Amino acid sequence: MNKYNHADVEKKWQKFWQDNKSFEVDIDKDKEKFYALVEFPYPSGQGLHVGHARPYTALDVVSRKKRLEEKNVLYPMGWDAFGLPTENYAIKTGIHPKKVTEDNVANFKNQLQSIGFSFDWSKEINTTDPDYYKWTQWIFIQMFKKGLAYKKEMPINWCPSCLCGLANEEVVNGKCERCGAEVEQKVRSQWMLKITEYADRLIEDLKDVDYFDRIKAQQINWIGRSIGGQLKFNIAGTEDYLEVFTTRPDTIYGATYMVIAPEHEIIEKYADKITNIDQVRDYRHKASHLSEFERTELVKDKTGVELLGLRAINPFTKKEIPIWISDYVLASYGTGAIMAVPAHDQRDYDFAKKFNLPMVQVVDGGDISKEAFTDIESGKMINSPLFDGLSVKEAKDKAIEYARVNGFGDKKVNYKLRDWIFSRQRYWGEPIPMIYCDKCGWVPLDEKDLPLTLPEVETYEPSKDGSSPISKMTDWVNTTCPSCGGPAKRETDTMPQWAGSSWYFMRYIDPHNHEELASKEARDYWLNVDWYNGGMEHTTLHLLYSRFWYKFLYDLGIAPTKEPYAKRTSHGMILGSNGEKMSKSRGNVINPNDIVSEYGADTLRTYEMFMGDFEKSAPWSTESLIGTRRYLDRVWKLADNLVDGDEYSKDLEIEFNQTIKKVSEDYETLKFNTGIAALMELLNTINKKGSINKTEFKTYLILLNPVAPHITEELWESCGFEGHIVDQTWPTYDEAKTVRDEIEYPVQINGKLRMKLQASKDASKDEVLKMLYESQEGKEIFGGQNIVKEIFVPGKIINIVVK
Ligand code: ANZ
Ligand code: ZN
Repeated sequence: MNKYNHADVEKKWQKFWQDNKSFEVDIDKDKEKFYALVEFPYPSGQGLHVGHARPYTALDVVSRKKRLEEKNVLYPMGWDAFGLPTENYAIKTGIHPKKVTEDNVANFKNQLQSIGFSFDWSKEINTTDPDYYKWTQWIFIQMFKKGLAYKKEMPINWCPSCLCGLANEEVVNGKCERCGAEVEQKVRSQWMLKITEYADRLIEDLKDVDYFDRIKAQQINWIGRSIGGQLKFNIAGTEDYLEVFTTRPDTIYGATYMVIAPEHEIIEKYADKITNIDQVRDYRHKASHLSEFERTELVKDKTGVELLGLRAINPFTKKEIPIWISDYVLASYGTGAIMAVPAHDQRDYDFAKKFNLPMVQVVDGGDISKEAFTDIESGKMINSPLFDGLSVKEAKDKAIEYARVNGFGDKKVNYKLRDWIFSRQRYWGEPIPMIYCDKCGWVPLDEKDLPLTLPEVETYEPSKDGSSPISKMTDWVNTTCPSCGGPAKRETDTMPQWAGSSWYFMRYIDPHNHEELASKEARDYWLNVDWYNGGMEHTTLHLLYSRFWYKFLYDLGIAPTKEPYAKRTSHGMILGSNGEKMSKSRGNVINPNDIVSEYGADTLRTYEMFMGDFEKSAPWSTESLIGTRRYLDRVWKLADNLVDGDEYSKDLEIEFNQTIKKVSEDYETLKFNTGIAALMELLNTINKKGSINKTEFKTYLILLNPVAPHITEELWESCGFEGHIVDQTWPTYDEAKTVRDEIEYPVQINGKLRMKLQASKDASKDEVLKMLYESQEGKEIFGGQNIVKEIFVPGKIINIVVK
C-alpha cells in the first residue's frame, strides 16, 4: 500500500462528491426525509474558525449516517451576511459591503469545502441576496397587515460609538455588545414587532419539542411570565390612584410604603404638591444615567427619595403610607410602581432598613430581624384580618377576589419579554418596505414591487442625528404613496441582523422559488427541521425570534407545523490550548486551514469529534490531534493485512457486533467521542490478531466514514470493493451476538503472566492451546521455545512451562 497522502485523497473525493452531486437532494415521497440544520455563519473577514467545524462535523456525521440508512437527507448551508462588522469595514475602507461580503463568502466556502462537509450546495442561500430578502420583507409586510408590526416612540438603547439603536439583548451589563461603549437612552420612533402576543404559545409549545432541558429553561426564563395581581392604591386627597403589579397579593397587609420608578408620570402631575420636588428631580436625573442592569442588581446599595406631601392609602388596611422613588423600580416593567413589603421581599427589606421604614410580618416563619422571609410553601398568614390562618396560596386567591369584588384590582399576568425593536439606523440590512404618506400614514410597499433593494450610497456612515445613511439618498427616499398616489417618503431604517436568520431554514428547501418563499410541496415534505444544532449563545434570542416568525407563518397557513425545530441541541466551545476563549488578542487562535493542510480534514474532523463531551467546551490540544492522525495512519495500514472472508471471523464477530451497536447509538446521541473510542479499540484487537478480512474491513470503513469520509472512500476503492461508500447501507448487528460467551484466560510462562487470551467458555484444552499458539502474540512469545508442560484449568488459567 502506498503512503497516506491526505491532500491528494481529500481533493479527489471532494471533487467526486461535487461531480456526482452526491449530497444534492430533491423531494422523494418514497423516502423518509431527514432535515439536519446547523447555524449558518456570519462570513466575517477572519474566516472560518475551528469552533465552526465542531457543530458542522457533528451534524455531518449524523447526516452521512442517515443517508447510509436510506433516508432522504437535506443538510444545507448559507450565509447570514448582513451586519455591523462588514458595514464597519466598509466605513473604514470605502469598499462596498456587497463586495466585502462576496470575498468573505468565497473564502468561507472554500474553507468549508476543504473540510468535506456533505452540504447540498445547490441550496446555498445568502440573506443579503435580494432574491432572499424579498421574502424577509414580504414576511414583514404580512406582520404589518396583521397588526404585529407597528411604529412607536421608544426610549431606545443608544450606542454613542456605533451610533445605533440596540436591542436589549445587544446590551451586556449596560455596555454595547459589539464595541463595549456605555449605552445611553434616546427616544426615537422605531418599528416594533409584537412578539409579546406569542408569549404564551412560545412557552406552552415547548412541551412538544425535544430540546435540551436547559434550552427550554432559557426560553421560559427569557419570556419571564409571572402571574399575580394588579392593585390600585388611592392617593390621599386626590381622585387619582397608583396601580401596582404584585406576585404576592397575599402580603398586602404588610405593604407599609410604596415605591415608584423615578420616571413615573405621577411625579410631574403632582409636582406642586411635592414639597421636595427639586430633590426628586435631581434623583431622577442621576438615575437616568444607569442601565437597567445596574438598577436591578440585587446586591446594590439601595438609594431613594421620599415624595414629601404625597401619600397613598393601602386599600386593605385603609392606612396612609408614604410614597418613595427609587431606581430599583423600573418604569418599563409592570406598572412602574410597587407596594413594598419589607418583611417578605429582600429588596424592600434592604430599602426599609436603610431608610428606617416600618415592617409588618404577615407570613409566619423565618427571622425578620435578619432578613426577609420569602418562603411561600410553609407559613400561615398572620396580622392579616381577612386571611389569618390561611396558606399563602389561599390568601393570594382571596386577596385578588376581594380586590376584584370591591373594584380596586384583578388578576394579572406580566412578562419580562418586551416587544422586539426592529429598526436599525444602519446601511447594511434589509430595507424596511414601508412608505409614509401624510394623508394615509404608514403604507406597505406593493408586494409586486418587492424586493425593495438597498440604494447605492456615497458613504456608509450613519448621520450624527442617528438616521441611517440611506436617509441622505433623497431620490430613493422620495416616492409616491402606494395607496393614494400622492408624494410620500420611504422608511430609511433597516432591519436588524436577526431578521434574515428568523426564517432561513424555510428558504433552503426551495431557494430559487420566485413565486413563494417556498412551494407548498416543499414545505409539507421538508418541514419541520428534524434536528437543529447550534451555539449555546443562540439558544435564547435567535431561537425565540425564529420560533415566533414560524408560528406567525403557521397562523397564515404557510408553515405546516407549530414549531420549527423538532429537536435542538448545543455544542461546547473549542478553547485555546491554554483553556481560554480563542481570540486574536490572546494569540491562541488555531486556523483550520493550517490543520487541514498539515494533518488533513479527516484528522481535523475526527479530532474534533473525539476531543471530549460534545456539550462541554474543550481546550485545543495539538498532541491529541497528532494522536488522532496516528490512528488514521493505522487504519490506512489495515489494508496491508487484508485477507478474504465473506463473513465476520469467529474471533472478531462479537466485537464487530458490539462496535456496530455502540457506534450506531453514539452517533445519534452526540457521544461521538465514545463511538470513535470503540472503533479505536476494535482496531487494536484487529492489529493484535494481525489480519482483517474483507467483510470486516468494509464494515469498519462504513462505520468510520461519517467521521472521516475521505480516507474511508479511498481505502474502499483501493481495496477493490464494489461501488463507493456513499452508496452503501449502514451495517446492522445481531443483538444476540453482542454478548460474549467468552472468558479471558491469563496465560503464564513458568508462573509469570505474559498475555491474555480470549476463548469460548466451552472450548477444549486442545482448541484453546491451538488458538494460543496461532495467535500473533502467542507466536511471538512461544515461537522457538522448548515447551515442557501445558497446564490448563478450564475457565481459569493457562500455565506453560518452558525450559
Ligand atoms: C409585593 C411583593 C411582596 C412582591 C413580596 C414580591 C414579594 P416578577 O416575579 O419578576 O414578576 N415589581 C413589580 N413591578 C416592578 C418594577 N417595575 N420594578 C421592580 N420591581 C417590580 O416580580 C414581581 C414582583 O416584583 C412584584 O411583586 C413586585 O414586588 C416587584 F413579598 O409586590 B412584589
Ligand atoms: Zn397616501
